[in-house]
Amino acid sequence: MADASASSNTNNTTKPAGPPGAKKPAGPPGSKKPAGPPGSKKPDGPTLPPGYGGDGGGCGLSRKDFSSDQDVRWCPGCGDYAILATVQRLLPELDVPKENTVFISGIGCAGRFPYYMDTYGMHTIHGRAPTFATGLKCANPELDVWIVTGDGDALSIGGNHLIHLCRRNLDTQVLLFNNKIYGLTKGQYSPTSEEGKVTKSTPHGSIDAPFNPVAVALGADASFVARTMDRDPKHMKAMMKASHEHAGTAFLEIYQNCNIFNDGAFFEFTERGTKASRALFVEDGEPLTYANGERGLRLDGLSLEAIDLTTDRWSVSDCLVYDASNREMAHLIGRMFDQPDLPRPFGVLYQTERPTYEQQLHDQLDAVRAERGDGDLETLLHSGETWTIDA
Ligand SMILES: Cc1ncc(C[n+]2csc(CCOP(=O)(O)OP(=O)(O)O)c2C)c(N)n1
Ligand code: SF4
Ligand SMILES: [Mg+2]
Repeated sequence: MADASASSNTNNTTKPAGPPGAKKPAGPPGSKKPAGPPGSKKPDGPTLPPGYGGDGGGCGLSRKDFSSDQDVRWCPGCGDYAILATVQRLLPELDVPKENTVFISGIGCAGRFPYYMDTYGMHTIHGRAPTFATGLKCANPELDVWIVTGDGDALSIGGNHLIHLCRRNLDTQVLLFNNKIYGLTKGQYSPTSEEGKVTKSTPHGSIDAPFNPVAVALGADASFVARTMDRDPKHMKAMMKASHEHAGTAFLEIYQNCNIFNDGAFFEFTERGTKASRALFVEDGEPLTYANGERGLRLDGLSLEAIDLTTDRWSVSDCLVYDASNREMAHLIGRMFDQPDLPRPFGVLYQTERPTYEQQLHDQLDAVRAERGDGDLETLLHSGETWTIDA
């Protein structure tokens, strides 16, 4: 395990390649400069709205204590900045010793995350963050292990590793930065890119049906599944906190704007003009309403129907009351993905308690040890049938 300062030494001697846009932004046709989100200036570090979040908490540390000395090399205006800032503001509020905190990433722009955290961390190999996290958490269950991954990293090359992490229920937080594109490699389509998406690797439009990451996690039996967005730091922080409080694999999809290669991919859900009518924020125990309370969702048989609450026909009492512990409801809501008449759900979509992988592993080891005593590797290797191979 390398710590962040060790990575920084490496970084200082051999300059990291950095995200593509940092060197030579190859933006959408006609654009010369990276087009940041409306009103954004070139950030020289993580930015969040003033007055938001907790700088400092119970452990006496502040956001600065979790920021490494590395220059952040994401493109100006990238949604990754807001995610980084939110994590750095949350950690001082958690009751976790800094030396027990670890960030493990795969490859991609998202994969650069551990460099910027002044915690332990590993920038590992493509799609394998869950694998490294599993080994680390099993060997040292006291560590607080966060996984940072992208849509390509988690769902293409790492798809297999992600689903097994979920079903095993290792106690870790998975932050999936979904920008519906391969950012680092300059804009190829990813498993979350929509059908028809024209990219450098799909010049005539993607013919793939995209993954809905929360449905993948639910299908893989993750015990906690949530969705948030980079443009709503308050909600993002609440979701990260809830993920952290959960004992087991907490899967958090974060809609993240890649303003260089897929600008505005989620603006329908994140921007002021359309957010209210297109995003539904679920709350456990609350009726499903959106559009400032003017619309709601009701069950019509086994299907969801969007209803207009401004007429006499329907009222809030007709709306489905959300129960985040109900797996069937989570599947129904989590599947709201490609129906244009239904909003996109955000919030904790599902949460259940079940034993963690590392707890079961250590319980099993203790039980076997109690029965048979400590094992001996040498004895094991020479036990049973052995052969001598004549040269
Ligand atoms: C084994 C291997 N295959 C392919 C690559 C090339 N590669 C680097 S990053 C990447 C995709 C990253 O996409 P995503 O996970 O969405 O991250 P983003 O850059 O968008 O944050 C690919 C294919 C690699 N580094 N290693
Ligand atoms: S995700 Fe996009 S905007 Fe962000 S650093 Fe990568 S290429 Fe740049
Ligand atoms: Mg991506």
